[in-house]
Amino acid sequence: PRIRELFERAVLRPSQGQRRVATSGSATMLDRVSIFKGDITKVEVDAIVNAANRRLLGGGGVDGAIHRAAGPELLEECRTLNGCATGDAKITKGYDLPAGHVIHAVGPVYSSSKVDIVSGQLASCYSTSLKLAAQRSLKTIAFPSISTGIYGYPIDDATHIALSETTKFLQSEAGRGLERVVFVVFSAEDETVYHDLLPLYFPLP
Ligand code: AR6
Repeated sequence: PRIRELFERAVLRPSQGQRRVATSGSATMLDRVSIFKGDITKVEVDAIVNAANRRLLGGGGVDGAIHRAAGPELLEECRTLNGCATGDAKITKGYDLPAGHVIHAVGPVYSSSKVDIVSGQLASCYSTSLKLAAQRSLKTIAFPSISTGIYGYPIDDATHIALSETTKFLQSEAGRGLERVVFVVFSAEDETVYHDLLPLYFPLP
């Protein structure tokens, strides 16, 4: 789906009376984020983020889907990257994907006894990915819910981190050029969590 379409399906439930429509010349923070339920490999943005592992050589979940849709050239480029530390991210081209780039972020494996460490690593996945996109002058980026699948991070906690890092970055000088951040959710449950938490970080003006 193109950005326009993503935007139209975007943000907050109309029933809450909080749906905002962009009005020219008065862009708010809320005009810069969307929630999209579906397959991230179909999303036409400047960069999609991959929930990768440290080897950066593909895997299951969204990582497998992205490699399948991008084609074998993505794996070839990934082989040149020499892996990636947990909490860090590296960028490649998008190859056969509709997205121009893939930002491979390595989320932590969740551990309830190491919440301080894993929450910092997950936050760093978001901030580093946003920074990489901004450094390349990319304008639109889509995130899956990093670490909340195979890596077991509780969706509520992970969503707080995703939204908090994103609002911080969009308000910073470095984030000025980023026009839209799309949160791609894969299940109705995850969609509800994002809808419920979004207003905490992107309040109406
Ligand atoms: N589009 C959007 N979201 C998706 C898609 C898709 N096509 N497919 C799955 N999801 P996961 P992790 C959601 O397990 O927890 C891999 O093997 C999924 O429902 O993909 O960070 C890597 O190589 C969930 O909400 O990533 C690593 O080894 C979210 O994407 C490991 O899994 C993330 O789930 C990373 O685990």
